[in-house]
Amino acid sequence: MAPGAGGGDSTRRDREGGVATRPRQEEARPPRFKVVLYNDDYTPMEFVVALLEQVFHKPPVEATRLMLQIHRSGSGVAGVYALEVAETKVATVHRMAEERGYPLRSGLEPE
Ligand code: TYC
Repeated sequence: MAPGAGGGDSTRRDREGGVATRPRQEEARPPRFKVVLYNDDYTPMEFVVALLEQVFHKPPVEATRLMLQIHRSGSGVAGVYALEVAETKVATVHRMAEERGYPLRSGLEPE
């Protein structure tokens, strides 16, 4: 079809009325959230590595690399999940750390 001829082009259809809208598929995609872990001076490195393995299913080498990246930079992304899953991960991190008296913190960020 010639450019500007009109039919069947989703970009044109999606902008009808001068308002940019998203294609149907993108609207259906649920928002996702990063689970961020923050560095502190007291939580043992081995505990953070074990937590990254057990809660975030990181392989041991990756868990160690990520823990060191958080230790050096101040924070890091442990995983990206749908909202309810991300909230549960954060709650699990805080519960596990609290049980051992460690101050480890984590939080959510929109992807
Ligand atoms: N900084 C901690 C230590 O030296 C280790 C640590 C890494 C703590 C990552 C928290 O999210 C964290 N023992």
